[in-house]
Amino acid sequence: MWGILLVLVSLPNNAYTKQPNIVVIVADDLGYQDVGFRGSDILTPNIDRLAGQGVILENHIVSSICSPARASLMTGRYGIRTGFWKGNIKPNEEFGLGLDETLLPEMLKRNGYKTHGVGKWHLGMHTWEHTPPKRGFETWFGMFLGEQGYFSHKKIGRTDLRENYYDLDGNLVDNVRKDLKGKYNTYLYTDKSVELVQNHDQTKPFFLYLAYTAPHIPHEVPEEDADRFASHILGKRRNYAAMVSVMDEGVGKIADALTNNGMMENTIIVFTSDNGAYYKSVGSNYPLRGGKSSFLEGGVRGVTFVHSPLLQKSGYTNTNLHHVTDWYATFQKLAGDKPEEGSKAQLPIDGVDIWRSASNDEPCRDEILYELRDPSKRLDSQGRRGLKNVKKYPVQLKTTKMKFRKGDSRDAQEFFVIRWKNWKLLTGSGLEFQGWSPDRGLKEYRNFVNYNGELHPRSLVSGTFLFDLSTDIREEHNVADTYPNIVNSLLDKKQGYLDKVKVVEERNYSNAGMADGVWKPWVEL
Ligand SMILES: [Ca+2]
Repeated sequence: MWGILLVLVSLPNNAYTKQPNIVVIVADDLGYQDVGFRGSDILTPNIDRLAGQGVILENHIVSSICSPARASLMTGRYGIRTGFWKGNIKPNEEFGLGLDETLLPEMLKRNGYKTHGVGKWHLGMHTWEHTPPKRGFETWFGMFLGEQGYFSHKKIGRTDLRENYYDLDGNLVDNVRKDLKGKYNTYLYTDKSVELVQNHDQTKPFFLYLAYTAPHIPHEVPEEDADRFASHILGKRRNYAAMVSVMDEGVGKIADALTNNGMMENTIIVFTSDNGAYYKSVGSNYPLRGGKSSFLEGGVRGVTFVHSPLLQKSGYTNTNLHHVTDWYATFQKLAGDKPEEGSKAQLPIDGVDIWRSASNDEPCRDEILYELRDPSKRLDSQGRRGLKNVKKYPVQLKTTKMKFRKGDSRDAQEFFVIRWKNWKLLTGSGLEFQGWSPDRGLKEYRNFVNYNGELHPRSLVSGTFLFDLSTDIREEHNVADTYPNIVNSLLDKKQGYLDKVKVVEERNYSNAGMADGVWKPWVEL
């Protein structure tokens, strides 16, 4: 009997002798509800089909904004460890994922994978060493920053689109693709991805990281696509909907390419959003509360599914708790990685291998740190002071105008947001609270109401909030007073996380990276 048990227990290590192909597709600022499988009016037949054949990960937590979600995906580590707990990287900021980090493509490359990156980076570009080809991507086609014109490929008037800008000898040959101006970037990213699949040498495992910018602002889409996909949707939401549908069509083309050249049988596709739809955008996180930049569920719960013929169980919605950090650990296992053989020391990983959880519906983790902010760990000038610093430079970076309650400031943000099983605790000061998206993003999206029935605009609040997500997915009822023991047991976990926080140092902001009509690294290491 013990022999049989041992065989069963050892199965996960030996179940797949062949390393799987891995395709990770990220959507940008996609609303929780804005796919067909969640009842949206937006057309996403390809995503729906792949999700339907695969496993929908209902409880997959990402981050509230772009850079931190990507940093966690790339490293398997919480933002507190990488310094991305501070938030996004600004275009002229000298900050990036630490060079001591081993990124996902780097890890897969050392295990024999051909590694390709397409789309949005947003993890640092002040030195060439921080950019994708130096972080494990053998080929790269995409942009360094967080957003750009979809046809111009420009941010603040400068082009940000490159392809394979190192030659085979490792010499920099800065290949800026200004020639692609006018071509819609979602199409460009799809076409490049299909080409990479078609040209793949199948004696090696394949890794593609495709980070679409859709449907992030600006809401630009070819007019014929707005007609083709979204003629049933009116108002500002029409372009957003069409952007999602063009991306969906791309996802379908990539899946077809994988099938047509015989790779699909041994491929794992993970699709996820990086954060929820923006609060005042036309996307919808219904029925969840809040959106982008908030740690309420509407901000952080992903549109996530995994598709693979390798899944033991498929065609179901999985409600186990998962976090964006988990993919690194999962792929490490599936690739047969031996971190001790890497050229860098493997830094501590917060993610867990969720393959059996997704594939066999086995529970895997009970706890997720959503975020921890402590001003004492910041030696820089963040928040309002940080924005003032940016204004010193000749180009005015767009900032969001927010109406906070008197006395509120991001300078004072000191909060801890944690999930344990069905419980979610938000505690501290400067917590960003928002209202609810309406169903299908109807035009009354500005009319947010709180649980007292009052208008509830975006605001920073202080206090202790405990929500039971098993009965209150909309985070309407604060039960902190009812369950003080739960609150205290979750608060007890704070110090352990606090001890792991990477201090964010003061750093420079410079416009030297945008000198020649092109965004370009400006710091020599
Ligand atoms: Ca985003």
